[in-house]
Amino acid sequence: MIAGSFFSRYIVSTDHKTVGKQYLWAGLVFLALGGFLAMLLRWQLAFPGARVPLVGGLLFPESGGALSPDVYAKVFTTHGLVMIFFAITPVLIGAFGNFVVPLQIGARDMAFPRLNAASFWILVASQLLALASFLAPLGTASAGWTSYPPLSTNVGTPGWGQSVMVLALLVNGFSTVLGGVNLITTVIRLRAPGMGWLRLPATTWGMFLTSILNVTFVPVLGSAALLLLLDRHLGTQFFIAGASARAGGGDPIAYQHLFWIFGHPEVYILILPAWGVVTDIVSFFSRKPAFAYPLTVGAMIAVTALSGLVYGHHMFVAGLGPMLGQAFMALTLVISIPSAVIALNWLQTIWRGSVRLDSPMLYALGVIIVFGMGGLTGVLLGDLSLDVYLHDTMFVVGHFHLIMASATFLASFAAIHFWFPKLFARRLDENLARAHFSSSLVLLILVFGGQMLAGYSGQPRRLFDPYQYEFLKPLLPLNRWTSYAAFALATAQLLFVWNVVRAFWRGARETDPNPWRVGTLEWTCAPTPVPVENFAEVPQVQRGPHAFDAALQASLGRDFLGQAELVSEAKPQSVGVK
Ligand code: HEM
Ligand SMILES: [Cu+2]
Repeated sequence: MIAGSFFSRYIVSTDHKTVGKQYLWAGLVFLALGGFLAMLLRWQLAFPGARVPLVGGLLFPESGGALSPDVYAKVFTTHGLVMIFFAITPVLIGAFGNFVVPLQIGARDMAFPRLNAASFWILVASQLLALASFLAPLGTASAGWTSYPPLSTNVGTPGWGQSVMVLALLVNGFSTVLGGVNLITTVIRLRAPGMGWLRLPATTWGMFLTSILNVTFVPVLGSAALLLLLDRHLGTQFFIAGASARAGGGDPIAYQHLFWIFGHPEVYILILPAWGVVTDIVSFFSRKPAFAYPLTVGAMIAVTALSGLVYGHHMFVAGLGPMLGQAFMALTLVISIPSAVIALNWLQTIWRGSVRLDSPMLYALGVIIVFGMGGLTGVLLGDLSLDVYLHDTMFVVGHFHLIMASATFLASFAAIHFWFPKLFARRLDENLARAHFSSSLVLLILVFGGQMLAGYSGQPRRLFDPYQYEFLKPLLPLNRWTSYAAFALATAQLLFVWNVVRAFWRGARETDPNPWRVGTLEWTCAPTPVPVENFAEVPQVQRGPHAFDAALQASLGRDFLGQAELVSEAKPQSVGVK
């Protein structure tokens, strides 16, 4: 019976909270895998051709324990794919979209609970396919995370490893789209009475807009993946041209368009949930309403709407007409305006707030710092003439890691630390969290700042051994230090692992349903641990998510109101169901 109940509680459960936790663990495991692959890359850039310590002999026996050029290509390809599709997306959107959104809107579950569980298991299937590709005789995918043809065709990358990885992306896309449809329906249909659109917490807004982008643009990637598979296996020629084509063939550039029509929105898919989480946390821990909240929400909607119109900035050097290039440049500069509005609103929220530097707030402040750095360097890359020089250099790699790796990574940790008491009814240790945060922030900036410097000095990306070129030889010390910072960054993650292990093993039980003293429904209307169906009765929402007012202190002895609390019935002690 024990096994049976474990099976029904954790494996086939349709409870959105369990599904959220499943996404969390599945994503964290792949985050570790992606991080390991990153360490291999940094090893090669620091000590080109040297035997990889500890694991080299086991993993690369045929090249004496060192990476070969071919293996380097496989490692950066799978590192990028694993991180984006199999790690960060499941953690940020899968875990927190699932766990938090129904609670924040006052719903008992997602709109389609079975579909929700199915989405998770389809994700697992795609993760297993990705792992299976490593077993292929010619090895796994090696055409870059972009899988551009002709590199990704049978001619560029023979063997079934590349095919299985593309198939994994297709299956992963199904999971994402089904999850997105579910979340959109949930937010539209299952909001508790009184939960108007501007009363939605920013986290829910972020997840909602991201889901709209997912269901709109992931199918574009899916169709590109499908056509690529047909080219590889059924002899079609959608993307095949030149010598390997029969009778004219197709056009590899068409693939680039399809990929980036998806690929640029993907950046916003990853950052919108992060923006939402940061908007809420910055307000909560400054004890002030989010500054100009409707404007922040409007800016997030504007970014969502514009995100499909700027993708050409990834193709400035692919032979776009100059007029088209300029149009994409202008649109790229336009989309940076709402992003800047959101960041300025955060600063206004913090300004003169009664700031509490608990760990979720620290991670959120970290997001603002790295997002600021990544955003500003993005404006440089959006400039057509500068991009001609910087394109395909390590500058691009440093830039996008500041956003896609650093900002999403720190936002994930802000979310983990903020919701951990609700998720697991346990407390994480604040000192360990502070140590993890501060080391991670400094090291992230050193690693990706180092990559940007190398790129600015002319080092191309995806290069096995840059020092074969005379003009790049002086960059070896810079790359070594960048790698040392990366190894330290990986080591610093043990602080987090230890913190989680410690919390389950001998951490304090969290009995307070509202330890952060905030007003959103998950903290004020649901007990900890949250039961199946979440709420004893459906909350009647009275106000917005950030109802802080120092004046309340005198009458009520606390500075906030719950979203569903009636002022006439408010009691001095903190709200939160016991
Ligand atoms: C943990 C710290 C990380 C380090 C040290 C790191 C380092 C690197 C390095 C050295 C490269 C290859 C550069 C080259 O030779 O072209 C790379 C590529 C890449 N990384 Fe990371 N990375 C990290 C985390 C992440 C995360 C969290 C994501 C995504 C959310 C990510 C996404 C990518 C992508 C998309 C590529 C491009 C792969 C390609 O060129 O096809 N990385 N990373
Ligand atoms: Cu873009």
